[in-house]
Amino acid sequence: MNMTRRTVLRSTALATSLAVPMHSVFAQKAEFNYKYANNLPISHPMNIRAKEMADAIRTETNGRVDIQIFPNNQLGSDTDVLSQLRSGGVEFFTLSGLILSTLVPASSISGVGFAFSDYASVWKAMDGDLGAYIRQQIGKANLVAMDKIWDNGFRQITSSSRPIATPQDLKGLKIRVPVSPLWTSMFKALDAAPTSINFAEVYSALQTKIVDGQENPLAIIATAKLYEVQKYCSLSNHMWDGFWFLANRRAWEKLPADLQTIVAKHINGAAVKERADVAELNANLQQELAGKGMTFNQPNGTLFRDQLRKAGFYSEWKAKYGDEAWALLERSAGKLA
Ligand code: X2X
Repeated sequence: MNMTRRTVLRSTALATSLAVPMHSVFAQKAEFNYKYANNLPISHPMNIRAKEMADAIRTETNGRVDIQIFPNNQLGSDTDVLSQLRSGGVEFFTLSGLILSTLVPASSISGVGFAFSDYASVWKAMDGDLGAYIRQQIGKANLVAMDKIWDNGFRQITSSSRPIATPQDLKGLKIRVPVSPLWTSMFKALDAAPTSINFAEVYSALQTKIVDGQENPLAIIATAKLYEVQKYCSLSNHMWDGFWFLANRRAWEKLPADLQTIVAKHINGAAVKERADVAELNANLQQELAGKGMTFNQPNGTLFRDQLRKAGFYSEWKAKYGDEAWALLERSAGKLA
Protein backbone atom coordinates (compact mmCIF):
# COMPACT_ATOMS: atom_id res chain seq x y z
CA MET A 1 0.00 0.00 0.00
CA ASN A 2 1.45 3.35 -1.01
CA MET A 3 2.08 5.98 1.60
CA THR A 4 -0.62 8.52 0.75
CA ARG A 5 -0.51 12.14 1.77
CA ARG A 6 -3.22 11.49 4.38
CA THR A 7 -1.25 8.58 5.83
CA VAL A 8 1.84 10.76 6.14
CA LEU A 9 -0.12 13.53 7.85
CA ARG A 10 -1.68 10.96 10.19
CA SER A 11 1.75 9.43 10.80
CA THR A 12 3.08 12.94 11.44
CA ALA A 13 0.72 13.18 14.39
CA LEU A 14 1.66 9.66 15.49
CA ALA A 15 5.34 10.32 14.93
CA THR A 16 5.24 13.60 16.83
CA SER A 17 3.72 11.81 19.80
CA LEU A 18 6.56 9.27 19.55
CA ALA A 19 9.28 11.88 19.12
CA VAL A 20 11.78 9.71 20.98
CA PRO A 21 14.54 7.49 19.50
CA MET A 22 13.03 4.35 18.04
CA HIS A 23 15.05 2.24 20.49
CA SER A 24 14.23 -1.42 20.63
CA VAL A 25 13.23 -3.15 23.83
CA PHE A 26 14.66 -6.31 22.25
CA ALA A 27 18.23 -5.02 22.20
CA GLN A 28 19.21 -6.79 25.43
CA LYS A 29 18.91 -10.31 23.95
CA ALA A 30 20.09 -9.81 20.35
CA GLU A 31 23.40 -11.23 19.10
CA PHE A 32 23.88 -8.23 16.79
CA ASN A 33 22.73 -4.85 18.14
CA TYR A 34 23.17 -2.47 15.24
CA LYS A 35 22.40 1.27 14.97
CA TYR A 36 20.87 2.83 11.86
CA ALA A 37 21.01 6.64 11.63
CA ASN A 38 19.37 9.02 9.20
CA ASN A 39 18.69 12.74 8.85
CA LEU A 40 14.97 12.73 8.11
CA PRO A 41 11.96 13.54 10.29
CA ILE A 42 10.23 10.56 11.95
CA SER A 43 7.16 11.19 9.77
CA HIS A 44 9.08 10.84 6.46
CA PRO A 45 8.32 7.59 4.58
CA MET A 46 11.97 6.60 5.08
CA ASN A 47 11.41 6.20 8.81
CA ILE A 48 7.96 4.66 8.47
CA ARG A 49 9.36 1.94 6.17
CA ALA A 50 12.60 1.59 8.18
CA LYS A 51 10.56 0.72 11.28
CA GLU A 52 8.73 -2.01 9.34
CA MET A 53 12.10 -3.21 8.00
CA ALA A 54 13.69 -3.45 11.47
CA ASP A 55 10.67 -5.32 12.84
CA ALA A 56 10.74 -7.80 9.93
CA ILE A 57 14.49 -8.40 10.37
CA ARG A 58 14.10 -9.02 14.10
CA THR A 59 11.25 -11.45 13.48
CA GLU A 60 12.90 -13.39 10.66
CA THR A 61 16.23 -13.67 12.51
CA ASN A 62 14.43 -14.82 15.68
CA GLY A 63 15.73 -11.78 17.52
CA ARG A 64 19.39 -12.36 16.59
CA VAL A 65 19.62 -9.03 14.72
CA ASP A 66 18.19 -5.94 16.36
CA ILE A 67 18.48 -2.66 14.43
CA GLN A 68 17.82 0.47 16.47
CA ILE A 69 16.72 3.46 14.40
CA PHE A 70 18.05 6.95 15.20
CA PRO A 71 16.13 9.33 12.87
CA ASN A 72 16.23 13.10 12.41
CA ASN A 73 19.96 13.71 13.03
CA GLN A 74 19.70 12.30 16.59
CA LEU A 75 23.31 10.99 16.38
CA GLY A 76 24.67 14.13 14.73
CA SER A 77 24.81 15.91 11.37
CA ASP A 78 25.45 14.05 8.09
CA THR A 79 29.13 14.99 8.24
CA ASP A 80 29.42 13.67 11.85
CA VAL A 81 27.52 10.46 11.20
CA LEU A 82 29.54 9.65 8.06
CA SER A 83 32.63 9.68 10.30
CA GLN A 84 30.84 7.45 12.83
CA LEU A 85 29.88 5.03 10.03
CA ARG A 86 33.49 4.82 8.85
CA SER A 87 34.76 4.18 12.40
CA GLY A 88 31.98 1.71 13.23
CA GLY A 89 30.30 4.01 15.75
CA VAL A 90 27.12 3.33 13.80
CA GLU A 91 26.61 0.29 11.59
CA PHE A 92 24.07 1.70 9.09
CA PHE A 93 23.45 5.18 7.65
CA THR A 94 21.39 6.49 4.74
CA LEU A 95 23.15 9.30 2.92
CA SER A 96 22.74 11.15 -0.35
CA GLY A 97 25.40 10.19 -2.89
CA LEU A 98 26.09 13.89 -3.32
CA ILE A 99 27.15 14.24 0.32
CA LEU A 100 28.95 10.88 0.26
CA SER A 101 30.99 12.30 -2.65
CA THR A 102 33.24 14.07 -0.14
CA LEU A 103 34.54 10.51 0.46
CA VAL A 104 33.54 8.75 -2.81
CA PRO A 105 33.72 11.40 -5.60
CA ALA A 106 31.90 9.28 -8.18
CA SER A 107 28.80 8.92 -5.98
CA SER A 108 27.51 12.40 -6.82
CA ILE A 109 27.13 11.66 -10.55
CA SER A 110 23.46 10.72 -10.05
CA GLY A 111 22.77 14.31 -9.00
CA VAL A 112 24.10 16.09 -12.10
CA GLY A 113 21.69 18.97 -12.81
CA PHE A 114 18.75 18.11 -15.07
CA ALA A 115 20.25 14.71 -15.93
CA PHE A 116 17.04 12.77 -15.21
CA SER A 117 13.64 14.02 -16.39
CA ASP A 118 11.53 11.19 -14.96
CA TYR A 119 11.60 8.17 -12.66
CA ALA A 120 11.86 5.71 -15.57
CA SER A 121 15.31 7.09 -16.41
CA VAL A 122 16.27 7.32 -12.71
CA TRP A 123 15.60 3.66 -11.96
CA LYS A 124 17.04 2.50 -15.30
CA ALA A 125 20.30 4.13 -14.17
CA MET A 126 20.25 3.47 -10.43
CA ASP A 127 19.03 -0.14 -10.60
CA GLY A 128 21.26 -0.68 -13.65
CA ASP A 129 24.86 -0.07 -14.70
CA LEU A 130 25.30 3.39 -13.16
CA GLY A 131 24.08 2.21 -9.74
CA ALA A 132 26.35 -0.83 -9.92
CA TYR A 133 29.31 1.38 -10.83
CA ILE A 134 28.64 3.75 -7.91
CA ARG A 135 28.24 0.85 -5.45
CA GLN A 136 31.57 -0.52 -6.65
CA GLN A 137 33.24 2.84 -5.97
CA ILE A 138 31.60 2.97 -2.53
CA GLY A 139 33.04 -0.50 -1.83
CA LYS A 140 36.54 0.86 -2.43
CA ALA A 141 35.95 3.24 0.52
CA ASN A 142 35.36 0.27 2.81
CA LEU A 143 31.62 0.81 2.98
CA VAL A 144 28.87 -1.50 1.72
CA ALA A 145 25.95 0.02 -0.26
CA MET A 146 22.75 -2.03 -0.41
CA ASP A 147 21.50 -2.76 -3.93
CA LYS A 148 18.41 -0.54 -3.90
CA ILE A 149 18.94 3.19 -3.37
CA TRP A 150 16.17 4.88 -1.37
CA ASP A 151 14.32 7.80 -2.98
CA ASN A 152 14.62 11.41 -1.91
CA GLY A 153 12.98 12.74 -5.04
CA PHE A 154 13.23 15.54 -7.59
CA ARG A 155 14.37 18.70 -5.88
CA GLN A 156 12.53 22.05 -5.94
CA ILE A 157 13.86 25.52 -5.10
CA THR A 158 12.19 27.40 -2.24
CA SER A 159 12.77 30.98 -1.15
CA SER A 160 11.53 33.48 1.42
CA SER A 161 12.18 36.45 -0.88
CA ARG A 162 11.07 35.71 -4.45
CA PRO A 163 9.81 33.07 -6.88
CA ILE A 164 12.46 31.62 -9.21
CA ALA A 165 11.08 31.78 -12.75
CA THR A 166 14.30 32.21 -14.77
CA PRO A 167 18.03 31.69 -14.09
CA GLN A 168 18.31 35.47 -13.60
CA ASP A 169 16.10 35.15 -10.50
CA LEU A 170 18.82 33.01 -8.91
CA LYS A 171 21.46 35.76 -9.30
CA GLY A 172 22.94 36.45 -5.86
CA LEU A 173 20.29 34.35 -4.04
CA LYS A 174 21.68 33.18 -0.67
CA ILE A 175 20.70 29.54 -1.05
CA ARG A 176 21.55 26.69 1.32
CA VAL A 177 22.91 23.56 -0.30
CA PRO A 178 23.96 20.29 1.35
CA VAL A 179 27.69 19.80 1.98
CA SER A 180 28.74 18.62 -1.48
CA PRO A 181 31.06 19.99 -4.21
CA LEU A 182 28.51 19.23 -6.93
CA TRP A 183 25.70 21.16 -5.24
CA THR A 184 27.95 24.19 -4.68
CA SER A 185 29.28 24.01 -8.23
CA MET A 186 25.81 23.81 -9.77
CA PHE A 187 24.37 26.82 -7.98
CA LYS A 188 27.53 28.86 -8.57
CA ALA A 189 27.18 28.07 -12.27
CA LEU A 190 23.62 29.43 -11.98
CA ASP A 191 25.04 32.65 -10.46
CA ALA A 192 23.47 32.04 -7.03
CA ALA A 193 25.34 32.40 -3.72
CA PRO A 194 25.31 28.84 -2.29
CA THR A 195 26.16 28.16 1.39
CA SER A 196 26.91 24.57 2.50
CA ILE A 197 24.88 23.72 5.60
CA ASN A 198 24.03 20.28 7.05
CA PHE A 199 20.32 19.49 6.99
CA ALA A 200 20.19 19.52 10.81
CA GLU A 201 20.71 23.29 10.72
CA VAL A 202 18.56 24.18 7.68
CA TYR A 203 15.33 25.17 9.44
CA SER A 204 17.11 27.57 11.82
CA ALA A 205 19.29 28.97 9.01
CA LEU A 206 16.15 29.85 7.06
CA GLN A 207 14.34 31.15 10.15
CA THR A 208 17.22 33.48 11.09
CA LYS A 209 17.73 34.52 7.43
CA ILE A 210 21.30 33.26 7.31
CA VAL A 211 20.08 32.05 3.93
CA ASP A 212 16.99 33.05 1.91
CA GLY A 213 16.41 29.77 0.11
CA GLN A 214 17.05 26.06 -0.06
CA GLU A 215 16.12 23.20 -2.37
CA ASN A 216 14.51 19.89 -1.52
CA PRO A 217 11.74 17.53 -2.70
CA LEU A 218 8.20 18.34 -1.55
CA ALA A 219 8.15 15.35 0.84
CA ILE A 220 10.99 16.96 2.81
CA ILE A 221 9.56 20.48 2.59
CA ALA A 222 6.39 19.01 4.14
CA THR A 223 7.80 16.63 6.77
CA ALA A 224 10.53 19.08 7.90
CA LYS A 225 7.92 21.87 7.99
CA LEU A 226 10.05 24.15 5.81
CA TYR A 227 6.81 25.78 4.63
CA GLU A 228 6.84 27.59 7.98
CA VAL A 229 9.98 29.51 6.92
CA GLN A 230 9.71 29.57 3.12
CA LYS A 231 7.12 31.43 1.04
CA TYR A 232 7.84 30.50 -2.57
CA CYS A 233 8.33 27.07 -4.14
CA SER A 234 9.56 26.89 -7.74
CA LEU A 235 9.04 23.45 -9.26
CA SER A 236 12.47 23.37 -10.89
CA ASN A 237 13.06 19.57 -10.75
CA HIS A 238 16.69 20.61 -11.11
CA MET A 239 18.06 17.28 -9.94
CA TRP A 240 17.01 13.86 -8.68
CA ASP A 241 18.48 12.72 -5.37
CA GLY A 242 18.53 9.45 -3.46
CA PHE A 243 19.91 7.92 -0.26
CA TRP A 244 22.34 5.00 -0.32
CA PHE A 245 21.67 2.59 2.57
CA LEU A 246 25.27 2.19 3.75
CA ALA A 247 26.85 -0.35 6.10
CA ASN A 248 30.18 -0.27 7.89
CA ARG A 249 32.09 -3.11 6.17
CA ARG A 250 33.43 -4.75 9.36
CA ALA A 251 29.97 -4.75 10.94
CA TRP A 252 28.42 -6.16 7.76
CA GLU A 253 30.99 -8.92 7.48
CA LYS A 254 30.45 -9.92 11.12
CA LEU A 255 26.96 -11.04 10.14
CA PRO A 256 26.86 -14.73 9.03
CA ALA A 257 25.81 -15.13 5.38
CA ASP A 258 22.28 -16.31 6.25
CA LEU A 259 21.68 -13.19 8.37
CA GLN A 260 23.18 -10.94 5.69
CA THR A 261 20.68 -12.38 3.20
CA ILE A 262 17.71 -11.70 5.50
CA VAL A 263 18.90 -8.18 6.42
CA ALA A 264 19.64 -7.20 2.80
CA LYS A 265 16.29 -8.59 1.63
CA HIS A 266 14.32 -6.45 4.07
CA ILE A 267 16.43 -3.32 3.57
CA ASN A 268 16.00 -3.51 -0.20
CA GLY A 269 12.34 -4.39 0.16
CA ALA A 270 11.78 -1.33 2.34
CA ALA A 271 13.59 0.83 -0.24
CA VAL A 272 11.16 -0.21 -2.97
CA LYS A 273 8.16 0.57 -0.77
CA GLU A 274 9.69 3.91 0.28
CA ARG A 275 10.22 4.82 -3.38
CA ALA A 276 6.52 4.37 -4.07
CA ASP A 277 5.60 6.39 -0.97
CA VAL A 278 7.91 9.29 -1.86
CA ALA A 279 6.81 9.42 -5.50
CA GLU A 280 3.16 9.47 -4.37
CA LEU A 281 3.86 12.23 -1.85
CA ASN A 282 5.92 14.37 -4.20
CA ALA A 283 3.17 14.12 -6.82
CA ASN A 284 0.42 15.16 -4.39
CA LEU A 285 1.81 17.50 -1.74
CA GLN A 286 1.60 20.76 -3.73
CA GLN A 287 -2.04 21.32 -2.76
CA GLU A 288 -1.26 20.59 0.91
CA LEU A 289 1.69 22.99 0.91
CA ALA A 290 -0.31 25.71 -0.87
CA GLY A 291 -2.83 25.31 1.90
CA LYS A 292 0.00 26.01 4.35
CA GLY A 293 0.68 29.33 2.57
CA MET A 294 3.31 28.46 -0.06
CA THR A 295 3.11 30.04 -3.52
CA PHE A 296 4.07 27.77 -6.41
CA ASN A 297 5.41 28.49 -9.89
CA GLN A 298 6.65 26.28 -12.72
CA PRO A 299 9.93 27.54 -14.23
CA ASN A 300 11.16 26.42 -17.66
CA GLY A 301 13.96 23.92 -16.88
CA THR A 302 15.48 24.28 -20.35
CA LEU A 303 16.59 27.84 -19.54
CA PHE A 304 18.48 26.58 -16.45
CA ARG A 305 20.02 23.64 -18.30
CA ASP A 306 21.20 26.02 -21.08
CA GLN A 307 22.75 28.28 -18.45
CA LEU A 308 24.61 25.33 -16.91
CA ARG A 309 25.87 24.31 -20.34
CA LYS A 310 27.01 27.87 -21.15
CA ALA A 311 28.80 28.07 -17.78
CA GLY A 312 30.74 24.89 -18.63
CA PHE A 313 29.13 22.93 -15.77
CA TYR A 314 28.58 19.71 -17.75
CA SER A 315 32.03 19.69 -19.40
CA GLU A 316 33.68 20.40 -16.02
CA TRP A 317 31.94 17.50 -14.32
CA LYS A 318 32.35 15.14 -17.28
CA ALA A 319 36.11 15.68 -16.92
CA LYS A 320 35.93 15.08 -13.14
CA TYR A 321 33.93 11.83 -13.39
CA GLY A 322 35.75 10.50 -16.46
CA ASP A 323 34.43 9.09 -19.72
CA GLU A 324 33.39 5.65 -18.36
CA ALA A 325 31.09 7.01 -15.64
CA TRP A 326 29.79 9.81 -17.85
CA ALA A 327 28.86 7.32 -20.58
CA LEU A 328 26.94 5.27 -17.99
CA LEU A 329 25.06 8.41 -16.95
CA GLU A 330 24.23 9.42 -20.54
CA ARG A 331 23.04 5.87 -21.30
CA SER A 332 20.02 6.61 -19.08
CA ALA A 333 19.94 10.41 -19.11
CA GLY A 334 20.65 11.12 -22.75
CA LYS A 335 23.32 13.50 -24.07
CA LEU A 336 24.27 16.16 -21.53
CA ALA A 337 27.62 17.84 -22.24
O1 X2X B 1 20.25 17.75 3.14
C1 X2X B 1 19.25 17.71 2.40
O2 X2X B 1 18.78 18.69 1.76
C2 X2X B 1 18.57 16.35 2.23
C3 X2X B 1 17.78 16.04 3.46
O3 X2X B 1 17.74 16.37 1.08
C4 X2X B 1 19.64 15.36 2.00
O4 X2X B 1 19.94 14.55 2.86
C5 X2X B 1 20.37 15.44 0.73
